[in-house]
Parts: sequence; C-alpha cells; structure tokens
Amino acid sequence: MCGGAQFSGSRRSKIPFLTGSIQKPISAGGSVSDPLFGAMLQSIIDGAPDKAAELAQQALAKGVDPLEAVNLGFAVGITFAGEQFGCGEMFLPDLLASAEAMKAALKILEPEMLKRGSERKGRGKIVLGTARGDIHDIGKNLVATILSASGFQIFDLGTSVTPEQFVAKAKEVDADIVGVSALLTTTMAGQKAVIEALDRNGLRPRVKAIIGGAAVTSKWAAEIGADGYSRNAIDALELAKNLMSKVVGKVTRKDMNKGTALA
Ligand code: B1M
Repeated sequence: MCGGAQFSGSRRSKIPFLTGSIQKPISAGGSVSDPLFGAMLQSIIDGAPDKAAELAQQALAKGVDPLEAVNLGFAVGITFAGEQFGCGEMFLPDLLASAEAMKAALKILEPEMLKRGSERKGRGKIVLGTARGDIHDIGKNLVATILSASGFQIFDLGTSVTPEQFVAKAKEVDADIVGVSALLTTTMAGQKAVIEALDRNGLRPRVKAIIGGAAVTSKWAAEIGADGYSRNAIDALELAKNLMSKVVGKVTRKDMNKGTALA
C-alpha cells in the first residue's frame, strides 16, 4: 500500500503501524510478547542484519517456532519493504540491505527448522532452482529447508537457472520432482520454459513439475501445464507429498487451490 508510511529523510525510520503491538496469535505457548515480532520486522525494514540475527536467536531461546518467527515477523518486514520499493518510497540499496537482514535471520532459523524435521527420510528427490534471469532466492531457500527437513532430498541449483540445467540435473539424479521458483512477472516465463524442456526431453509425466513465487497463481500453473503450485513453503511440502503419493498411483484432477496437485 503506497503512501501508508512516512519516511523522514531516510526510509529507515520506524513505520507507523509498529507503534502499537502486532495482534497475531502466538502458537509457541504464548510466552513471547508481540513486540518481539514487531522488532523482527523492524530489523528487516531497517536493513540491520546483526539485529535480525540477534532477534532470531532470542526467538529460538524463547521457544518460538522458527517458521512462525519467519511468517509473523521477518517476512512481514520484507513484504513491507517490497511494497515501499514498489511505491518508489524505498530504493534498491535499501531493499538489498533488507534482503541481507532477512538472510541473516534465516541463517539462524534454518538449522533449527532442519533439526525439527522429524519425519522419515527418503520421501523423494527434488531439483529446485529459481528461473532463468531471476536472482530472488529467499523464498526458494525456505522451501528447500522445509522440504529437506521433512525428508526430501533437495538438489538446489541456486538462482537464474536455465531450463537445460534443470533437465540435466533431473536426469543426473533421477529426480521425482522439479521445482521452479520465480518472483518477477518477467521470469515466470522461465517456469514455462522449464516445463517445455522437461516435456521435450521425455521426462514427464514421470517427473512432476511444481512452481511457486509471489506472483504465481493456480491459473498460471494450469496454463503452463505444471503439476502443481503452492503459495508458501508449508503448502509446497503438502504439494510435494501429494505428488509423491501419486507417482505410482492414478493421478486425478483435483481443484486448483493452494498446495494442490493438478493433473
Ligand atoms: Co525484488 N522484486 N527485485 N529483490 N523483491 C520483488 C519480487 C517485487 C515484487 C518488489 C516490488 O516492486 N514491489 C518486484 C517484482 C515486480 C514484478 O515483477 N511484478 C521486484 C523487482 C522489480 C526487483 C528488481 C528488478 C529491482 C531492480 O533491480 N530494479 C531486481 C530483480 C533482479 C533479478 O532477479 N534479476 C530485484 C532485486 C531484489 C533484491 C536483490 C534486492 C532482493 C532479493 C534478495 C534475494 O532473494 N537474495 C529483492 C527482494 C527481497 C524482493 C521482495 C521485497 C521480497 C522477496 C522475498 O524474499 N520475500 C519482493 C516483494 C515481494 O515479494 N513482496 C521483490 C520473502 C519470501 C519468504 O517470500 O519469495 O514470496 P517469497 O517465497 C514464498 C512463496 O512465494 C513460496 O514460498 C516461499 C516461502 O513461503 N515460493 C514457492 C517461492 N518459491 C517457491 C517455489 C515453489 C513453491 C513455493 O515450488 C517450486
């Protein structure tokens, strides 16, 4: 939402809605005060990696679920930063600093997410990457962590991955699923290109193709023939589990809600 925040000189000032406490449920036993989440998102807006890492550590020490710390704290900050950038109220160096702070927090939280992953190993092999021309990897990394913590073997190709690289890796590791993240409307075309390349190389339907990213919709997923899409990392896990259960079974067309396999 543009014009919602007043930045005096530097955009690093406090954002107005943070003066009150954040009204969100805390599922981690209710022992953590709302201001902790407020401080988390403010550290991202401030582009302060040390502060973000410190707050992440505090959250873990207080028993907050690491994913909740991301969803209710840090991710709110990066989303706000993105909105301000979109409105021209924040500039690229500021956004970069916010991204660095987000990464610093995730560096602390991700090992804990992996540790908490108690589900059985060997669920399936997933080749993951961000579409060609796209360097956004925060969300993709989160998806990788959650899937990995839940027993999937992840082959993360990183950012700006070409369709050929996806295909080569899928063949090399005999992947069950290929996942393509894209954050830019322009790079969403790269998701389509990966699916076409998988088809051209005869890898589908055995290898399933899933997509995700802020602008990705079920409509887009259906249009490009993806096997599914998800809005967030938890839904991505459900989606991957659904698809794995259908690898040897009959695939039925379900609805096109979040985290739902298409067929
Ligand atoms: Co960029 N950026 N950015 N950026 N950036 C967006 C995407 C933008 C919406 C901001 C805006 O204008 N409001 C806008 C895109 C507009 C559009 O295309 N319509 C934008 C732009 C324009 C750009 C540049 C072009 C800016 C410029 O250079 N002028 C440039 C692009 C460079 C490039 O890629 N070629 C650029 C650069 C950057 C930074 C480097 C500064 C930094 C990225 C740092 C990094 O990732 N290493 C950055 C950031 C941080 C953002 C925003 C603010 C936040 C993205 C993020 O990390 N979100 C973003 C605005 C926004 O999305 N609100 C924006 C947090 C993350 C946890 O969520 O990534 O959505 P997300 O991932 C979620 C789900 O989407 C889903 O699960 C994840 C976890 O829950 N998901 C999947 C993601 N991938 C999935 C894959 C799956 C399944 C689910 O299966 C395979």
